[in-house]
Amino acid sequence: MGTFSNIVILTGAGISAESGIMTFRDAGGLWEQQRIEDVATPEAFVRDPARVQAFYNERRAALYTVAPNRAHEALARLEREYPGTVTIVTQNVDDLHERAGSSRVVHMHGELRKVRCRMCGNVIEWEDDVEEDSGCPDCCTVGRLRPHIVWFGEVPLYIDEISSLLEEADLFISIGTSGEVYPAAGFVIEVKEHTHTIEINLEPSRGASLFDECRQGPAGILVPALVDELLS
Ligand code: BV8
Repeated sequence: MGTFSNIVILTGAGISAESGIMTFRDAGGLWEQQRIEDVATPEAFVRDPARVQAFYNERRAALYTVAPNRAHEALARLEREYPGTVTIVTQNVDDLHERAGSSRVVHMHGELRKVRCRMCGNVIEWEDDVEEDSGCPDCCTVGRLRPHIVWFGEVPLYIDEISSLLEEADLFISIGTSGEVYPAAGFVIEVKEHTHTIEINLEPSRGASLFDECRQGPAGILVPALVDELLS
């Protein structure tokens, strides 16, 4: 495989599965336990904010019990050692890419360890549970903090930056995503005319046929192998 100038890597819940973080659509996944409509939409938050906060408090707390796996570590190594640019666009809201050492990470669906104040609009690092009486450290308003998460029906973050990254990419790698959620699932279509595209997934995703290459298996094995290839 030749040398690429700009590698863009899209990751989904599958890259964190081997770290013990539940995916959404696998058996026993998050969407089997809770309906999207009840915990991951703005309407759900208006209807029952305590239930939505609890859903994210639980997932935020779980972050302290998991660690990056060999796939996250391999991507951090690629960013460190590869001669071209390596940027991760992640649908994930966990911080495992950062904890593995990646620095160029774009969280298009937000981050569990941040909250957003609905009064002043600021985004604030937040480690613990968000309670009903939690106050904004910036504007001191109480009870107006929401998870810094992009819910269904909300506009993903950094869309313009991501479009530029995709325009410049000459290698696009999709890892651990079912290809069910847009606009992320459409990125491969945006790039395929000018980019070599590789999918790494446990099962072929919904968009598998759109990729030049499909490598089926666990990210913890296949991502280090691909990184070794790219660095050799
Ligand atoms: C928007 C935060 C407008 C919540 C999430 C067409 C165009 C545009 C929009 C739409 C459209 N059609 C429908 C829509 C609306 C909607 C949508 O896509 N609905 C779906 C259900 C049809 N999209 C939206 O609402 C988005 N907003 O479109 O705004 C717009 C668009 C463009 C420009 C301007 C405006 C907002 C979507 C964001 C919703 N929020 N997350 C939270 O996390 O709690 S999405 C949620 O699903 C997660 O972020 C997750 O990342 C994402 C996708 O899931 P995956 O990551 O793929 O995880 P999944 O479990 O599905 O799959 C795991 C995969 O890993 C599996 O394939 C499995 O085989 C594999 N795997 C498992 N283990 C391993 C493995 N692979 C390798 N190794 C392993 N060990």
